[in-house]
Amino acid sequence: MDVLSERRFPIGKLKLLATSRSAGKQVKFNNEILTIEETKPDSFQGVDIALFAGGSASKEFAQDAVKAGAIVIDNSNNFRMDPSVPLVVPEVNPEDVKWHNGIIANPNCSTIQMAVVLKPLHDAAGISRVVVSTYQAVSGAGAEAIEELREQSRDILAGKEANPQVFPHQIAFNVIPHLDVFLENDYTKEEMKMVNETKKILGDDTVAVTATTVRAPVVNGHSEAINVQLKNELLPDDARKLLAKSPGILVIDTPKNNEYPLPVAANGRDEVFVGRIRRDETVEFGLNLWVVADNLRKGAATNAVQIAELLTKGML
Ligand code: 2RA
Repeated sequence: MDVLSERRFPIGKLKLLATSRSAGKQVKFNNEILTIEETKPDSFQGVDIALFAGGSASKEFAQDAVKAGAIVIDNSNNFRMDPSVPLVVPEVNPEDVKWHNGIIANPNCSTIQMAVVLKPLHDAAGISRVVVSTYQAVSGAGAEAIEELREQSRDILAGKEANPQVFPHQIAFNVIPHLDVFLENDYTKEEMKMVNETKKILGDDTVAVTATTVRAPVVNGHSEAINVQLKNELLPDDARKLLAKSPGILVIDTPKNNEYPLPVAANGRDEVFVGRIRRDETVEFGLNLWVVADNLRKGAATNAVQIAELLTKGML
């Protein structure tokens, strides 16, 4: 709602739907007080765009919304890899919204910020392989996760034991190499989202991606160490210039002044921040980069609203 309001998204009427738990609550939007309603199969009559957040909601109601004539922009994992559903990062593959069949998927947060940076590099020099390690904020796991980090930090500083509830281990003063569930191949689902979604967004299955996703004791803002192997030479200086003029990216890369992207600085911002751009000296055409973004904004809300903007700007 904040992002819709800040970007002055053209809305005739905003309808707020949630579970019965929230129904009846009042929320301020611009200068209006809106009342949250319980989502029902017939809630979508007259709705043009339905922004879904939450996996069980879109599983249950996305098709009802589509039947009622709405275009669904879904922030869950339910439809992302469905070949009939476009997976869109507006800076990367805006034209993919054109072939939607009622549902457009918003990618996983850690995938979005990486794709924004990989796209210009891929267009300029061709990417053959990507190795990414993430340092993901607890906000990606929800409000209770933020509370767990805060409470646990206080408890540990007070000499008390950690009592993990949301995460499988202590998150305060620790890092956990485990996001989402483990799969048969010993990777986590979060890691495979980064692998598979990146190829779909770039529209190129030949880009090899391997990921290690890690939860860090950061409130908000995902960081990623990305190693990119290119097919052609792209010098760090040229990559810096190219990324600086690419949409949605801010380059912060003056290491001698201790200037590089930080999650605390990315918090509340819509851009993807890139720095530490340097040659990978172990391969012929390799680059190392450090990429940070607000996972709740560019990794979720902002990207979803940007997709909605494509719809209103006549991309259809
Ligand atoms: C996380 N990527 O950060 C997830 C949220 N979708 O936990």
